[in-house]
Amino acid sequence: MTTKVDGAGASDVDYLIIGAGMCGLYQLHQLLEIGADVRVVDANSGLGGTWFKNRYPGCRFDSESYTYQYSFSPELLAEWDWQEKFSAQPETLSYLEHVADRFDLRPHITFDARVVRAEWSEADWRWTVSFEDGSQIRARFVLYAMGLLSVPTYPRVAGRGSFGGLETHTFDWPEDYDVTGKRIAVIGTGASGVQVITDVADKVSELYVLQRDANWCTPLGNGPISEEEMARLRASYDEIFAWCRETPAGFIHRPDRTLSTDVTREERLRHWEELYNGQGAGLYMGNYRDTIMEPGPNKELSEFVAEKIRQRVKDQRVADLLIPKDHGFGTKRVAGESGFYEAFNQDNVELVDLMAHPIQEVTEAGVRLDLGGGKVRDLELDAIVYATGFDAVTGAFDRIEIVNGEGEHLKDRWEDGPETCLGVQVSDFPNMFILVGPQSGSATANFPRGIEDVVNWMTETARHIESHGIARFEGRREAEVAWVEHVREVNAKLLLSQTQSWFNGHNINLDRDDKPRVMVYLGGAPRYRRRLQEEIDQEYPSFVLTEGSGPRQSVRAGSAAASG
Ligand code: NA7
Repeated sequence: MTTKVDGAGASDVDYLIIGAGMCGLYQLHQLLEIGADVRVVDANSGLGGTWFKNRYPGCRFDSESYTYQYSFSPELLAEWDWQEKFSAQPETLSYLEHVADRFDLRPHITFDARVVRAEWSEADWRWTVSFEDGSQIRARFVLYAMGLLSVPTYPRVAGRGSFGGLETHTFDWPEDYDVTGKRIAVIGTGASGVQVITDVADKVSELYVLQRDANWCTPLGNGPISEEEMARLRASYDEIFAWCRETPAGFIHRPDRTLSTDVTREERLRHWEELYNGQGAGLYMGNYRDTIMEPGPNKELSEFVAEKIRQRVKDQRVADLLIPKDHGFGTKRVAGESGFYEAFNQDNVELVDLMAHPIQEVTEAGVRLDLGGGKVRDLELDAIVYATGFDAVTGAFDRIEIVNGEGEHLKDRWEDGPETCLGVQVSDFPNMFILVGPQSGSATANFPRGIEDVVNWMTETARHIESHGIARFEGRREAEVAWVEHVREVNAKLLLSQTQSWFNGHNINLDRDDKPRVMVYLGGAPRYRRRLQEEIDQEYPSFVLTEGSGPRQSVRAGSAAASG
């Protein structure tokens, strides 16, 4: 429903996008296509977001390469050849750079521009966005595309920062650092830790893997893509993208409607064997539906994978430590691996159980472990690598002072957990759109597939804004309450919502006392896409849209700025 007002307030740009990663780049392209006045800003010195920052050895994605690309341009699809089934970071970054050059996006991006504050003015319905260097941009609409995992977290251990060698988070890995012959400790065995550990294990002289809890991993099945295979894939792109559109997470793997209990145990095990030895996240995402919903089937599947670990790791004490005890298979994100377990069979690799021997402190020479009873063990090191994860989903928002017209800070609003209107807006924060953030069905999908949904919605919405002369676009509080409730209900059906991971807001993951929060939407990308489309079809019933160019004349005319 729309209210009409007039008036004007100066702005430097109509649409300001924060973040030049995969999402921000695509949004920029789409807004340029509809002739919008748009600018992108990014804190980094180059484009690519996640793929610009994460340069640690072994960094790659766990999505099949040919599904992890934009689908909007047939020409782009025709000219880009993927080298590996699961592309490594340098290739993905080159792809994004190619996209930026091909579509001439760079002139619209300002780098080295870290946003520190964004304040809404009720006087003229503009956002004033302030940067670290003191400069400002005024914008009609601000679109946040800052990534889900762009604020790294570190353990709160004594002495951190005092180490004499390289002390780095995987996210900040110095690209020119050569690990050959070095003594390295990696803290954390999530998806990033698993990759870096596997990659450096046979290059370093000593590798200490400092593990708190184990995580489930399955073989990635990576390998080169031959020219013939690339041609076959390219000829099937339409079907591949159409298929991904209908899977919950936008992957080529789709949960089987069959229940594990519908088949014999022999049949189940045969199927699991095939999935385990297959490609990508098949065992995790393409399995019998009940394995991620029901504790019984999940337990049986977990035991199947645990047995694989026992077979691959020679020392059974180590194997046992690498088998997760606190969560079942697939109830946290499963990491794809390429020889992770075999690394522990090497003499130069040692698994340190932090549950038994916690870090007492980081010293100038390395890490001191507490062995109990007053005893310590010093690991002398050349590098300490924190693969300890991120202040996920909301971390990037918390770093910016986002202030609405009432002087309320978004960080305070979200203190007990984020609340969003369909994952794209926050009530009382008009003209602020979230492209990647909490409770969005797009954010946790295979990223390019998911972001295409939200960017396409945003582009359609911008078209509506421009063609209807909308000055103010704001999520309704009642729609927000309903959406959070819906997300909570849908998520509760999956075992994934019951574990301690960044999916559930244990995102400071250090003290383990974080409250569970409704961070991500697990209802699946197709359902989310349909829900967003409903808004377009029904002229945005969950939002209040106000026509005009600002509040001034509306005040003169005495009309309400935003009625229903
Ligand atoms: P994750 O998946 O959050 O993993 C972080 C790892 O770090 C995990 O093993 C944690 O153990 C460990 N961790 C965290 N804090 C500590 C402390 N204080 N001490 C010891 N160990 C700690 O981050 P990743 O970067 O691996 O992956 C993030 C996403 O990137 C992933 O989901 C993919 O989508 C790509 P815990 O299990 O909490 O005991």
